[in-house]
Amino acid sequence: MNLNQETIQKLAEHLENAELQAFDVVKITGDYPDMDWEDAYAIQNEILRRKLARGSKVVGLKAGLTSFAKMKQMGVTTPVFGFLVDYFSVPDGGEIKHSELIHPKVEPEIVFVTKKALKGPGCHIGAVLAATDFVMPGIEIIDSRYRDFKFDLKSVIADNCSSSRFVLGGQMTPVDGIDLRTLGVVMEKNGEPVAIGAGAAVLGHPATAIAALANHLAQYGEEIPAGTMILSGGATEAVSVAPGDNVTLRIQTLGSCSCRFV
Ligand code: OOG
Ligand code: MG
Repeated sequence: MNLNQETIQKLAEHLENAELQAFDVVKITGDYPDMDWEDAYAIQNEILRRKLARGSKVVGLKAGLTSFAKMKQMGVTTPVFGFLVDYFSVPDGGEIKHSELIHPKVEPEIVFVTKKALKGPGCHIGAVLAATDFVMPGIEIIDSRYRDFKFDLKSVIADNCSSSRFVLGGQMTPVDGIDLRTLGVVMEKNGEPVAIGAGAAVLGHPATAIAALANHLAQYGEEIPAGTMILSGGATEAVSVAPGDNVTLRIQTLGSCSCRFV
């Protein structure tokens, strides 16, 4: 760690205020070039601590930048991990107030729900599939607090990986007998397909993203508890949305979910 506790608290407050009041900021590594990975996750954890102190509850976890399309779009090469709290959750078919966000984008995700704990190091897709209760489609609404979505990995980790809202829907589908790599993914905006992919776009197999999360948490002596909902990462590039847009995600076999920006 290169930042002291006071700086970590100050940066967490800065980024969380940007989220809560919907204004953008410049990436924090500009002023703190010595910030390391531990500092970045410490800032994210401090944002979580602030939310929990205000009564928010953790309702899931996420992996991000897990597909080549996303890595290329954002100019980075490593997955990142974040948390999801209660007020991020939007019901299937629900409305999202665009004015509460800065410059939201949507991305199509395969969502896992676990029935057994997953503990790294050495967690692999076999363990993930054995511990998966079911998978379902999810639209993640990301909203980087950084101006024009311009960031580096440390800045985006500190900003809880651009997390802002998510929508789950479709069918709870057990993974037995389905190949998550070949599931077709189609995201539509106002009825037009705007992003098309397949499960394998996410690290070759979306369960790899969940294994990577378990292995990441192992560094802190933590695990993914049974019953955790996890977004495995956008399978395609993220797509910008404006007020009035309707977004539907259809994933082969898993069904569909949708949301509307107002
Ligand atoms: C970072 C968040 C990435 C994903 O699924 O790749 C993410 C960003 O692109 O702003 O959630
Ligand atoms: Mg995502």
